[in-house]
Amino acid sequence: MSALERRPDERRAGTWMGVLILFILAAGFVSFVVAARIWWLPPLASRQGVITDQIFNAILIATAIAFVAVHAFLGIALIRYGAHGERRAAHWHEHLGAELTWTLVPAFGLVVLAILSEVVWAHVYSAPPRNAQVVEVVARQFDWHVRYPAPDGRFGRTDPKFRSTSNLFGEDPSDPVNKQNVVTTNDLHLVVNRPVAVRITAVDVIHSFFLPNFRVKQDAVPGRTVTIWFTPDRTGTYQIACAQLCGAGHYTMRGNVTVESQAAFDAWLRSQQKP
Ligand SMILES: [Cu+2]
Repeated sequence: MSALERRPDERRAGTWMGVLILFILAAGFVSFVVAARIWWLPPLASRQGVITDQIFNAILIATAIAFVAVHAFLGIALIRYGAHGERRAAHWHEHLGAELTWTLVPAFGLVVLAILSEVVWAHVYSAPPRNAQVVEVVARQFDWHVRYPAPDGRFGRTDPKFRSTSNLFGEDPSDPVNKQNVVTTNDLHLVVNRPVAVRITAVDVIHSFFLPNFRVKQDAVPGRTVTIWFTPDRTGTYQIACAQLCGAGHYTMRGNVTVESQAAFDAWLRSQQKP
């Protein structure tokens, strides 16, 4: 038996490895399809979410094709050459055509996905429309605090020196506009089909403002205010979650989002006015 020939036990091991890889691949695929019917993305309730879902699906399909193709090739090669191959695999270096193919084809796919992702990113972080409803959000272990402007759209002056546990936004008590601003806890109300710009910050540690139904997720960072905007397009009650492990009570850090008509929103806001 020469060095290039393979022993029968070596061949059998290769075959079984190939069968195992194909079995895991098929089982993984079936589990994914079954699980995705139960635990897929929550119902979409914003306009921007459409393009987010599209790029998500494009990346998922591209990576799934690469994953399945590579593992199927590996499994089939092991079965075919593991069982019947009489010789060890040949090796060579510097096959320019093969190296160019497996470098350029994935690189091209990555560039296309990166460009598409940038388009989505640029849209998500573009300036909010001028008619957008504006709300401020402050994250603090383990609640979401929301501040709404006065009926004329103005926010009262704030200063960090006024900040306390009962005044998380640091509202200046000498500014009368602050009397008309409404502050709620874990209760975000939005108007259906009207863009909303949310100014997000935190006062203790990093949190992440997560609205799964709207495909919105933005870190809330102490000392920084980030604005993110979207357009809710379906009425209903949804969830705010914290998507950043922020302490022992992280799992309790959630609130409700209510999307309603302008009239219902106005009535609710009036009911929340400070006496
Ligand atoms: Cu948190």
